[in-house]
Amino acid sequence: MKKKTTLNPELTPETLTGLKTSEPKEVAVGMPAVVSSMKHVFGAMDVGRGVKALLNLNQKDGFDCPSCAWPDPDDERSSFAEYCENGAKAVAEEATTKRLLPDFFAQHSIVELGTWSDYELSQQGRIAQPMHKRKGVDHYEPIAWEDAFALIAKHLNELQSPNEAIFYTSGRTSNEAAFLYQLFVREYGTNNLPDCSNMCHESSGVALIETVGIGKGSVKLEDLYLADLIIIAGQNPGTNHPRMLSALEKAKRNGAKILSVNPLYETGLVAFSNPQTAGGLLGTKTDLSDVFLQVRINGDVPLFKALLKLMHAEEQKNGGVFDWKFIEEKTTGVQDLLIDLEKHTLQQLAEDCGLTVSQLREAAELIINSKKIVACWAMGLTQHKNAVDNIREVVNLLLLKGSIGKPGAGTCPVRGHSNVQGDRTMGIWEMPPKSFLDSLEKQFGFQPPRHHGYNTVEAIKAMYERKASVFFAMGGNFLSATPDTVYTAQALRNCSLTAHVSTKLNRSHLVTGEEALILPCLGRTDLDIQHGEAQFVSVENSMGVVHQSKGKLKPISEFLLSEPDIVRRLANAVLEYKSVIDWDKYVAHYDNIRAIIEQTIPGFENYNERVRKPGGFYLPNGAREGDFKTNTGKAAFSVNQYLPLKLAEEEYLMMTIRSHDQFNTTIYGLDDRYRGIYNERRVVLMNEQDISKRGWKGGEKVDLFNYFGGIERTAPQFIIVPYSIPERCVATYFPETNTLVPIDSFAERSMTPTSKTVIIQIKPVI
Ligand SMILES: Nc1nc2c(c(=O)[nH]1)N[C@H]1C(S)=C(S)[C@@H](COP(=O)(O)OP(=O)(O)OC[C@H]3O[C@@H](n4cnc5c(=O)[nH]c(N)nc54)[C@H](O)[C@@H]3O)O[C@H]1N2
Ligand SMILES: Nc1nc2c(c(=O)[nH]1)N[C@H]1C(S)=C(S)[C@@H](COP(=O)(O)OP(=O)(O)OC[C@H]3O[C@@H](n4cnc5c(=O)[nH]c(N)nc54)[C@H](O)[C@@H]3O)O[C@H]1N2
Ligand SMILES: [Mo]
Repeated sequence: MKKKTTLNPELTPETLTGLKTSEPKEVAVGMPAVVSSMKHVFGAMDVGRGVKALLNLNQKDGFDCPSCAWPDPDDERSSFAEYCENGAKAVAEEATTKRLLPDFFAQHSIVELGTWSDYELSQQGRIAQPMHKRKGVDHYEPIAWEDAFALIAKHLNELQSPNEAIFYTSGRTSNEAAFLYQLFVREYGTNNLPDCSNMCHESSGVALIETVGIGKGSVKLEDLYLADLIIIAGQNPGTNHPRMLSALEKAKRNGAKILSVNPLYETGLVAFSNPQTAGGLLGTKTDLSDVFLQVRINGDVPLFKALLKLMHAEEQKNGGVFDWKFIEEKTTGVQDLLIDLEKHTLQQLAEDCGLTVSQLREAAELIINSKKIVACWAMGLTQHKNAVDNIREVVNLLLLKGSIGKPGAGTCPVRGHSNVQGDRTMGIWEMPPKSFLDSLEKQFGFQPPRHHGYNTVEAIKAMYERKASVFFAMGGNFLSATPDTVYTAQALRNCSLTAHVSTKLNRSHLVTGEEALILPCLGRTDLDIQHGEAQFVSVENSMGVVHQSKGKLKPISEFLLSEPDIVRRLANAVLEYKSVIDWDKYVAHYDNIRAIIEQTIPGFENYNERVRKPGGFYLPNGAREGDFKTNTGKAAFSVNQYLPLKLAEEEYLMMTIRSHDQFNTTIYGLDDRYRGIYNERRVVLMNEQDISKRGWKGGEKVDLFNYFGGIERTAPQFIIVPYSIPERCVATYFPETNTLVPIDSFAERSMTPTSKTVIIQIKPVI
C-alpha cells in the first residue's frame, strides 16, 4: 500500500486501495456472514481462544458483546450462536493475541504512524504496556503505571481550575467503571464529562425527556414480536444491529408489517436469512419491508408531517384512526398539532421529502390500519440540525395512535455502543440532574460541582480557545469521531497533556498535547482478577436491561489494568489524602461498587443479587407503563416547523455513514459487502442523474469541499460510485469525511454534530 507523504497525522491517508463493485445484495446475513465472522475470529487468534470467545459471547454467564447495544432475548437464547457477524468481528478485534510492545513504538515515530490508514493502525494488535510521549519527542516510550498516574496528577493539580480539564467517555465502559469515573471527576471538581452520546443519541434523549418524560426507549424485545407495525427510520440494522433482524423476522412471522424510511435501500431492511436456522443458512429468506420510503436526506420532518396529515384526514372522514381515549387521558397539546397540520399541503410536504403523494398514502395506510406500532430509529434521525424535531414527529405519530405504554408499541431509539445507555444512567453526563448530584452529596459527603460542564462540541472549542488544557479519555477515538478534524486536531495540540485509556491504537494517540499517555486496559472479553477473585461487570442494553458481563480470556499482557482499577489509582494519585472516598475498598471487589450504586441511583435495589440472575433485570421505565414523568404528568404533543434546505446549483447534501466492515472509527476491513462496494473506503455514493448532469462517470476521482462559515474544508481523493440515492444526496463513510463536518453545525438543543446533513461541493481532481 502506497503511503501518503503529507505530515498531517489527523487526516486519514488519501491513498486509494483499488475499488471493486458489484450489485448491492438483496438478502442480509445467511451463510456469507458466518464465513466472514469465522475468517475474522480465527485470523486473529488460535482456534481454542476463538472457540472460547464465541461460546461465551452473549451467554448468560459469558461476556456482553462489545459491539452494539441490541438486547439479548430474555428467554430463548441460542446456546451457541447468540451473536452476529459484526459482533464476532468486534470480538476478533479485541481478543486478538497480537500485541503492541514498546519496540514497535521505538521503531515507528508518531509522525510515521500518522501516515498509516485506520485499518493498518487497528491491525497492529492490543496495546500491551503504558506508553508516554514526552514534550518535544516524536516517539512513545514505556512508562511505569505509577509514573503515569503521577504525571496526570501533576498536570491536573497545576490547573487554575478543575474546569480546565476534560474527561471524555466512549460507550463501552462498564457501569462499575463509569460510576467510579464520574465520582472521581466530580470529587476533583468538574462536570466536564462529554461522551460519545453527545454525537449519537443525545437528540433522542432531549426529545424523549420532554415529550414522554424519559430519555430512553420504552419497548422491550417482546414488544417487537407483538407489534402490528414496526417503523424503521434512519437506521441500517443489517450492518449495525444485525441481531435486530432475528427480532424483525419473528415479528413478521407473527404478522407485523414493516415501514422503512431511508435514503438508501439498505439490504438489512429488504430481506433476511437467519444464520441460526438451517433454512436460513441454505438461503431461505424473509422479506422485511412492506413499504420502503426512499426519503431525501433530512426529509423526515415533512415526511412524518405528511403521514400525520393523511392520518388526520382519514380520522375526520371515517374515524377509528386516533386513540382518543389515550389522547384525552394521557396527553397535552393535540389541538395545536392538528391546527398546524392544516397549514401544510400534502403536495408541498411530498415535494420537500422527495416522495410522491401516492407513496406517502401507501405508508399512511399501514399506520392507519395498525393499533400497535413500534418506532425504531438511529443516526439517520439524530444527526441533523433539526434532529430533536425529527424525533418529536415520530413521538407525535405514536401518541396519536396511543402507541406508547402498552404491549406491542412504543419508542425504540436503537443505541450504538454496548453500554452507552448505562454510562448515562451512571452519571456520565455534562448536565447531571440536581437529584443525581444531591444523591452523590448525601452518600459521599463532598460537594459535587453544580454548574454544567462541557459537552463534546463545547469541549473541543474550549481546548481550541485554550480554556481547557488537560484531556483525558476513557476509551474512544475522540479525534476521529468528532467533527471538523483539522480544528479538533488543533484543539488537542493546544493541550499540555492528552491521555487515553485504550485497548487498541488509534489516530487520537497520534495527535497529542505537549505530553501524551496511552493507558492500556482490559476489554470486555478479558479475565479481570482483583485480590485473587475473578470479577464481573455490568452493562445496560438498549432496552434498559442491566445484566452481567464476565470476561474469560487470559489478558495478552500482565501490564493491563481494569478500568475501575485505573480510576482507583488515578483518584489516589490526584486527590491523595483530600479524598473522602475509600477507592481501594471499592475496587477490591466490584460488589462494593454495585452496593454504592444501589444506594445512589434509583432502580438498582438489590443490585448484587439481581445482576447475578441469568439475564439480569429491567430498570424502571415510566413511559413503558404509560406513566409520563413530564412537567405536566402527561405526554406532550409538539409542533415542529421545518425550513426546506436550499442547495445552490453546485451543492449536494452529504450523509456520513458506516460501512459493513467497521465499528465506528475501528476499521475491520475495506469491504461494504451489502452495498456491493469492495476494497475501498474513499467513495462517494451519488445519484446517476446527478453524475451525468455534471458530465461525469462512475469511477471519476473527485475532491470534496465544505464552506460553512466561510472556511474551506477539504476531503481529497474520492471515487464516484453510482448508487440508488435521491437526487442531490450523496453518502460517504465516517470518519474519512469528518473533516467536512463543521464544528459550528450541530443540532438545536442537543448539540449533536450534523454528521448526516453536510452541505458539500464536489470537484474533479485536477
Ligand atoms: N458493525 C457495527 N455496528 C455498530 C456500529 C458500527 O460502526 N459498526 N456503530 C454503533 C453505534 S455507536 C451506533 S450509534 C449505531 C449506528 O447505527 P446506524 O444509525 O444504523 O448507523 P449509520 O451508518 O450512521 O446509519 C444511519 C442510517 O441512516 C440513514 N440516513 C442517513 N440520513 C438520513 C436521513 O436524513 N433520514 C433517514 N430517514 N435516514 C437517513 C442512512 O442511509 C443509514 O442507513 O450502530 C452501532 N453498531
Ligand atoms: N461523521 C460522523 N461522525 C460520527 C458518527 C457518524 O455517524 N458520522 N457517529 C458518532 C457516534 S454515533 C459515535 S457513538 C461516536 C463514537 O466515538 P468513540 O466512541 O469515541 O469512537 P470509537 O471508534 O467507538 O472508539 C474506538 C476506540 O475505543 C477503544 N476501546 C475499545 N474498547 C475499549 C474498552 O473496552 N475500553 C477502553 N478504555 N477503550 C476501548 C479502542 O482503543 C478503539 O480504538 O462517533 C461519532 N462520530
Ligand atoms: Mo453511537
